[in-house]
Amino acid sequence: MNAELHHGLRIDGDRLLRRIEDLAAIGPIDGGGSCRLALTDEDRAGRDLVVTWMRDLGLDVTIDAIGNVIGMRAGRTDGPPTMTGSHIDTVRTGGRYDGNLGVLAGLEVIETLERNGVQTEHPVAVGFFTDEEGARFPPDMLGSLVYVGGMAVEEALDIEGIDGAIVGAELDRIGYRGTSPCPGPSPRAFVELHVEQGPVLEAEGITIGAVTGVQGISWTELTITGQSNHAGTTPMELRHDPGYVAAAVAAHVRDLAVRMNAAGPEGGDRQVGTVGRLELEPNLVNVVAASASMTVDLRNTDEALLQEAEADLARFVAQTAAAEGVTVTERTLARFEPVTFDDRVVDTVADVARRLGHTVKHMPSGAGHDAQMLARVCPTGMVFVPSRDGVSHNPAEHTDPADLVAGADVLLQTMLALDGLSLDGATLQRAGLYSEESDR
Ligand code: HGY
Ligand code: MN
Ligand code: MN
Repeated sequence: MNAELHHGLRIDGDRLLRRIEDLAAIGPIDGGGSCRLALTDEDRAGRDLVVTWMRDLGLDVTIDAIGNVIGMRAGRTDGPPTMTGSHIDTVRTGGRYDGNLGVLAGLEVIETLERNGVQTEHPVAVGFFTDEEGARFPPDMLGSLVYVGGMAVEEALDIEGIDGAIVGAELDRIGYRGTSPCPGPSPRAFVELHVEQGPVLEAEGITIGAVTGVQGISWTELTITGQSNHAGTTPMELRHDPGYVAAAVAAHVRDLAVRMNAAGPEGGDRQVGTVGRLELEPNLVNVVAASASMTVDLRNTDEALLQEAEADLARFVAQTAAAEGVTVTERTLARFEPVTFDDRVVDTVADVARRLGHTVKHMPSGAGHDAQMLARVCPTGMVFVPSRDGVSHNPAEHTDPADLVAGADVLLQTMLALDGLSLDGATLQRAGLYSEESDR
């Protein structure tokens, strides 16, 4: 891919960094992060702020039936936009860049075009999708999944959260159940800027990740029911202890991932496994638990290996539950196969980054992203920038300002390069090279 650059055009880094701070100040938590769980009052406040910025920029703002918000700027021609975006909902212990960077950099890209009088061939759009995190309402990427037709909006509106709230009622309560229909119109291309949330770029001293795809995700909720009893008087052989089974499953999830990675090619497909939520009832020091509720998050870039991990877990749960005399019900909270992004977009990201003088690495994403849903309906790619110590889903999440700005400039030039490409056919011919004169 030989992407021409729109010479001299750069985003306004101070404006971007200021907006990141302004958004981070909504739902602030100790350590400098934010808590804006999907469809809470904090999420509403964050949404209101970004929508205000979109409208101040003169964008045509639409809100759809699951609360996805898209701001569009007209191009020379009508038709589907070149789109960017991400999410502004956070986990409970969120950092200030996860999702927010992609939305605010997209806004910055459009403001840069506007302020420099650059008119694109196609419309450009920036959006934020509802409930990307899935931490309150599973699955993750809920809004973008509905946007691309992966789940009926009626089903999504009925989803109950971990706190008993219902998606549709919460959308009504915060005033973001929009009128635009789902599925939404497919963009002509989608590219998302995101912090890596892992250690690779920093460890290798590389500034830009040209993301090749997203690993598969499997979320399962286990509800384990046994017999509550006295912690002191109940002989060990008479117990039916959900707390013990939950702990054994959590240990097995770790052992399973370590064993699979040891058996695989060095540095090959990496299996990961996490027990992120574990609740005992009645959760008291001197009571053998009546029940345990837990989640298991398994991921792998290889679908066959991910299925192998799921089957191994299911066998272990069944054996352990039978031996302990407890019952287990399983509920799938999310299940997405690995996704490979479109080479044309991936190579454009890499080429643009090199032309801007940055080091680049092709790499898969360990985290889920809205882009993995948009990849179902249009040529899609992602831009990564480094995360300090690889930390994310943690208030200590940090990316150096220079890297944030570099990522946004790569996003700007990638969107301009994609604007000039004919993406529908197999052959890629340029619709027009960008130079100062011809675009004003
Ligand atoms: O779970 C994920 O990977 C994403 O942060 N929603
Ligand atoms: Mn994210
Ligand atoms: Mn996240």
